[in-house]
Amino acid sequence: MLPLTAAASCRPVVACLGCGSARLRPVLDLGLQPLANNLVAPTDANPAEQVFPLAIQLCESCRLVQLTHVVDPALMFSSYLYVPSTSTTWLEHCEALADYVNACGHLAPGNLVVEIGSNDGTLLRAFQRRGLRVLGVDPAGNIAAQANASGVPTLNRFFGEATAAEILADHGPARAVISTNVLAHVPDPLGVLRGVRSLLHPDGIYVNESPSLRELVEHTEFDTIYHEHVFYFSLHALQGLCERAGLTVVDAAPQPIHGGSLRLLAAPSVRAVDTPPAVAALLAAERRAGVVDTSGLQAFARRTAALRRRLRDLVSRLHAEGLRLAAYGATAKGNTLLGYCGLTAADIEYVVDRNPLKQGRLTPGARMPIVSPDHLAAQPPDVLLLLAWNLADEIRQQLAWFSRRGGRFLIPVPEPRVV
Ligand code: JHZ
Repeated sequence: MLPLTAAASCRPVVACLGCGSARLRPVLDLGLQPLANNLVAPTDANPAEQVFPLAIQLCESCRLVQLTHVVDPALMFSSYLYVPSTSTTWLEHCEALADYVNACGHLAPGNLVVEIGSNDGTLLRAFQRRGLRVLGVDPAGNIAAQANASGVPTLNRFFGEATAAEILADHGPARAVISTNVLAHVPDPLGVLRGVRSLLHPDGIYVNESPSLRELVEHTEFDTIYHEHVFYFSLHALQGLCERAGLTVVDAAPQPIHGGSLRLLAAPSVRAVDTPPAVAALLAAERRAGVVDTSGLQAFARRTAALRRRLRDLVSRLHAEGLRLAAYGATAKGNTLLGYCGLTAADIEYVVDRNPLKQGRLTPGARMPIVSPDHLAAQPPDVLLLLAWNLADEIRQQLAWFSRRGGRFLIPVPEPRVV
């Protein structure tokens, strides 16, 4: 592995980023890691790369789980290589989400739908097809340009109260504001939610989807922890944040996407409402799973350390049998997994990914070459470590040829196993 340097551009979190409390309790430390989506160009002459502390802590006041150190968002999001549209699972999820929002009864044709962190415009296109007016907001210049070129109007900005005021002045209030896989990325979630509140029409709705802390803990998905994700939301914590921003959670439902996500629907708080049954049931499930108390999270930390040992042992055994290993999916979570488990380019020959923006680069830290699926077909290994385990069904269907010729998959979570 090439030498790494310690880094600046990062600040310790000494007061909760949700409520300001100093009652922060460290629960899991994954060591010093590079930025998970900072895929290295082979032409990059500088062999060193920045690493930052990667650890999480629980706020014992508002139950918000958050990183112990926050990296400057401009370093991670001004240019971006991840586009969700490479996955059919995601495309189908977008259609279902657009149907769900449409069926909530708050939208009429021509109404404005705003998406925060709209990436390449995949979700907003689903709303355009349903006759809605759309506006995306995304900080990545390269991706916002791609969305605009494809007909999805997109502002190249970070979203917060100032951007909300700008949209309000130029386009009027939104009937729906949507954020998927973005609220956890912003160190000031209250600022985002206050922006949402001010942008919403009084009859409008806010829909948020974020990876769920309960599934993360229950399935030992420690690899979904990386610097882009400042927060690991429980409904307990999210509900408190919404309330402080003047939004009331009116519905919540688990979603199978990204290893288990939480969808919540919130409306501007105009009057007190009883806790809806679906919300009460999910809050109870979180308490049972131990994700809002320190001891439950410490047990998760012990399972994570055990998983690391078992994965390393399994990889050593496969090598001892003379088998060749490669990986599938140059995912952000994959880089946490490789870095924390100490797997190197000597263990894994290459990583396959069908996103052309990632191909030809190297994974951060371990510096494994990222190649196209053609390379996999030309030089198939014996075992493929599935770093995109959340898309296992879709990927295994595509790679039926690999299984037919005797290739096997190593699925790392919740328990490393070869199938
Ligand atoms: P995927 C991203 O994490 C980053 P990642 C981000 N920060 C976030 O919050 C989470 O999503 C939710 C490839 N692929 O979705 C495409 C194939 O090669 O698990 C992607 O590079 N062939 C926004 O990076 C990767 O796998 C295929 O057939 O952990 C999947 O990345 C398919 C289906 C995917 O997210």
